[in-house]
Amino acid sequence: MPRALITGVTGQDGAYLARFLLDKGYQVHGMVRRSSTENFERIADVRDRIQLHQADLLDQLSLLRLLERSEPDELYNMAAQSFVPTSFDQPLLTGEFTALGVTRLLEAIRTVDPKIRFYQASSSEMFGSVREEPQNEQTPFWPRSPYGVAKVYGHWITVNYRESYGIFACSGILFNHESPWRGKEFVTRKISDAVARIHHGKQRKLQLGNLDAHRDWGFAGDFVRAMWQMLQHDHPDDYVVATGTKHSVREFADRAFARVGLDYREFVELDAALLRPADVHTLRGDASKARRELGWQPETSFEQLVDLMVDADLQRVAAEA
Ligand code: NDP
Ligand code: GDR
Repeated sequence: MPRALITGVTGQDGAYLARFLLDKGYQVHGMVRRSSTENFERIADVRDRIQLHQADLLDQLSLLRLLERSEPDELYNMAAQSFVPTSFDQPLLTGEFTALGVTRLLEAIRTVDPKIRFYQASSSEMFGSVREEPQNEQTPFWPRSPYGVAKVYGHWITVNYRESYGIFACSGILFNHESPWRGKEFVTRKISDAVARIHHGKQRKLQLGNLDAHRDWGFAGDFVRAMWQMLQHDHPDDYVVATGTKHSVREFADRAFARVGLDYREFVELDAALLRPADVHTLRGDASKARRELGWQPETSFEQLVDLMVDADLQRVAAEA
């Protein structure tokens, strides 16, 4: 039975990846950090099938012990401070988690078992102020937030440990991917949640920031498959994972409100406090390398994604009521 260790197993991607690997017959281990209250909602129904271990990206010794105890064949590093606005308020902490945390894990691999295959969750935020469109593995990085800068570090240290020590280390440059398990502060989920609450009379307005930002949005369930495919390949490499189409925040809101027969213009208000010191205005990825070498392609369209997120929130808010 192959063994996988997932850091960030309580997050959106960790929860999808854990189910994907369980279905593939893996023994799944998850790293969780200590908290005064448990935060296992996204893995509640598979909790009994995952072995959880306490450790923290800030604590090198805890990572060494984690690898000794879980003895993974594959390590997926999903853990990070992943919210871009927070990275402007907490740039140092973001650097510790999202950048140096990657080196701590790679050092733990080098010390405990250099044969462990490593997946790093890199991000389209590294392209930031884009140099070309669409963005591929050769496109230069120009990050626009402390988060993006930290991810650039995480990307290059992954490449460096592959080249320096021969570790099977891959960096997946994933474009935005969403789901009903997306955190509610991210714009897609903020919108789908608001649509459901407005529909059920629990909220009146929705404050948003930059409505003209464009993103290449895909479905998280499709994207975790690409992570696994990278670690099954015959050599380690870096891959862009994206749908190849982009839409604006406005278009997302338009379709989401239309799902319940409403016009977003009657509910959405601009809140200047939600504008970022520097924003990423447009992103669109070219995943042809992943398609060619891994056989990966997305299965969920933008329209299906919006609908499934709104429908899930409608169901949840109705159940709460
Ligand atoms: P989430 O924010 O949903 O999850 C982040 C996870 O990291 C949580 O489980 C969190 O634990 C954990 N974590 C944070 N800090 C620490 C720490 N110091 N020690 C241990 N665990 C920690 O992110 P996503 O699931 O959306 O994303 C997964 C990864 O992919 C992240 O690295 C993100 O930056 C990256 N990424 C995401 C994209 C997306 O569109 N979703 C696109 C490209 C990259 P807790 O529950 O305790 O807070
Ligand atoms: P992003 O996602 O920054 O791309 O990072 P987010 O959903 O936060 O923002 C996308 C775009 O929407 C605009 N926007 C708003 N964003 C939020 N959060 N809230 C609002 O009210 C709002 N109004 C407009 C933003 O300005 C931005 O342009 C996500 C994270 O998952 C990262 O961890 C990951 O690396 C990248 O996606 C790829």
